[in-house]
Amino acid sequence: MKKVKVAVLGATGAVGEEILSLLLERDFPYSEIVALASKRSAGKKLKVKDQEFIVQEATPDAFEGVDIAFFCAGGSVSKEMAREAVKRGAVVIDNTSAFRMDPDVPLVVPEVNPEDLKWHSGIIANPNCSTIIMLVALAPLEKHFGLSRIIVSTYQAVSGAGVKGVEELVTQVKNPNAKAEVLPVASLPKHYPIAYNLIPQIDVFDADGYTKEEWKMVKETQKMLHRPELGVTATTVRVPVVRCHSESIYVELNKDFSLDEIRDVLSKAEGVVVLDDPENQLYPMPIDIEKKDEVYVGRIRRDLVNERGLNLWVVGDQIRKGAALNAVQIGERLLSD
Ligand code: NAP
Ligand code: 3JN
Repeated sequence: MKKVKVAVLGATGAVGEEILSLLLERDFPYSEIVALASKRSAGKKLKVKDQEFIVQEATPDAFEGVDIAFFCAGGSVSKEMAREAVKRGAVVIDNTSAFRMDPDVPLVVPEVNPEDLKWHSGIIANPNCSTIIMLVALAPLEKHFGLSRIIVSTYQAVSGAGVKGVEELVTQVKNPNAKAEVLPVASLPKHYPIAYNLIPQIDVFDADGYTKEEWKMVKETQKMLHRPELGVTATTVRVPVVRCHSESIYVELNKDFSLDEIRDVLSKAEGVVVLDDPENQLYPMPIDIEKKDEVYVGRIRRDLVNERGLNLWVVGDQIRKGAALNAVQIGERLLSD
């Protein structure tokens, strides 16, 4: 396979560092990897799996000669820099929300809608982490039974708020009186402790009393499943967990099903592991799923009233499959196609 020059923009962050690590561990066919971040980090040394990277400032010219650029430095940086990278010949795989709902940009999870990779024109968007984790589990059900309704509540780890989110939890666990400065949203004036607490707000509030994170789950799901009419409703909650997002998902299916059929479809699905053994108290928990590539599904049970209603408990490492791994898998697909 042809070797390519790769850039990671946001290399000093939680997602960027995971991308660097995956590029090394998955034998991604790179000739060179350029680590980019803001001016603040220029010159900083990053050690990932025995390899040292010297961080460079992200400027348009830093993308000269780059074939694939992974962007994970936030939406405003993507808006400023993605087209500059494409102009210089790179394909941008963007982890931010900057282009997700742009009708000219495909939004892709390889296990869900790989066909959409064919029509990109330089930028491919990676969905929000909570959407990715949900859809890896639900796409096989959509394919075999059809989905008519999704109701989801998330339990999202603090690393979803980046390196600073993790620091805040660790500090408050040691000292519950430490001042809250990051969560729920760093840029808003009001902050709440996350240690020994839950915060039912992820990102800022948007229309109809839903937060932006909740709207992302609705709109991105409809786009990727090519079902703009699909009924999706979400409640997203920050919990004092370092890594891995969990989701309690209720779906209504279009066809009758048996629980054995559901287990069979999910166990055969790419990227899904079924861990569902109530007798032995086996179900997915964030602490066990850290650094795992797959999305884990447990607590599979039928609704007590609606015959076609199904409850699932889904856990995935949101920095890995929810962001970095999904982006790297998109890169791998582009190269193998
Ligand atoms: P993070 O830990 O806060 O890291 C942010 C990165 O962006 C750092 O490398 C930072 O570099 C860089 N950056 C910030 N401003 C920049 C600028 N003006 N120019 C160039 N680089 C700049 O955040 P994260 O958790 O890795 O998330 C990064 C993005 O990934 C998010 O904004 C989101 O869009 C997406 N995402 C995150 C998650 C998650 O679970 N964390 C999941 C899905 C998607 P410096 O060190 O120089 O400041
Ligand atoms: O909070 C989480 O658990 C996930 C956070 C994702 C995130 C954080 C800041 C900006 C995103 C995202 O991926 O949707 C963005 C963004 O790009 O809008």
